[in-house]
Amino acid sequence: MNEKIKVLIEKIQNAKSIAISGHKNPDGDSICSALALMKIIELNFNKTATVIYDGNVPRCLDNVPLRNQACFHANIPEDAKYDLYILVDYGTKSHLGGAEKYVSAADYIIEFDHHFNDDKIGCLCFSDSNKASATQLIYDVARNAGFVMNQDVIDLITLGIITDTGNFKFVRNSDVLRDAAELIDKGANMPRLVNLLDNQDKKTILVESATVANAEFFMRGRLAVATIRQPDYKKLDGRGETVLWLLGQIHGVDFVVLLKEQKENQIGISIRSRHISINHVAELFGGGGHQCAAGAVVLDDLDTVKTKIINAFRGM
Ligand SMILES: [Mn+2]
Repeated sequence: MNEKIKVLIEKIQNAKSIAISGHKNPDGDSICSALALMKIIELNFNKTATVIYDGNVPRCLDNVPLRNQACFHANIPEDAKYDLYILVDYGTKSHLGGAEKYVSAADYIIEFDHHFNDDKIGCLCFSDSNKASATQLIYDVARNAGFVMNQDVIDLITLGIITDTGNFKFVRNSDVLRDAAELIDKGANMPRLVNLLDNQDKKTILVESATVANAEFFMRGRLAVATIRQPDYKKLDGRGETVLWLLGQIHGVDFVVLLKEQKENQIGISIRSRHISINHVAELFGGGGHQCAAGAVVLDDLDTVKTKIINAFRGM
């Protein structure tokens, strides 16, 4: 067992209180990483860890195991203090949202992340940007440490892989498939897990399909830009994955941008690319992410952000 895992075990053993968070507005990998780790800690250390999130958990994740054990940050006592804070799939400190104050107050921070980040806040970091999901990092450590994993843990780890690879569409290396194969051998039922994610509200799908219908195309059809205004934003579930997915299927479209007016003068940007790296575009707007999937939040009006982002793609 390597030194880092020994430190992890010692920190969990000695902690009197443990909390776990991922990024704000958690996606499947973020919430499943947190819940998997919570269960691993319970099974192997007989301790209760509190999973804290900010923003909205997408409706499509309602049926993931242990979902009801994730606590909204505003329901946590203001003065709560945790000896050990574990961050999973968080990206950067600015993505922690309402959990940040509890993270800052913690004595020791451990992180599991597959986002590229050169400003890590963990004292002990399990990071690898080649991993397809943060749950894969947790699985690696749990396997090496010999931790007991029950069916919920196996399912949560698999769900993190399924969601972050877009049902295996974005697999970049064989190692994720080896993990998936092993998880199937341990009881993960792929069709059942994929099906439990098909759980959207009708109003969400209707808004998403209308957003696709109103998309605009630039750069001779290589760039698709969809916008969603504030009243409809409330009907969106998570990041508008269906919009990104549908526009990305159009012949000749290399880049998809979805602009979401979250509040007046606050625009969420999601960018997807077929094969050309676009995370530098997200970085121009103060965000980041992965090579072909990135995003940012900008404080400006929708039309200004739209003009700026179209310009950022010129020449690509
Ligand atoms: Mn992730």
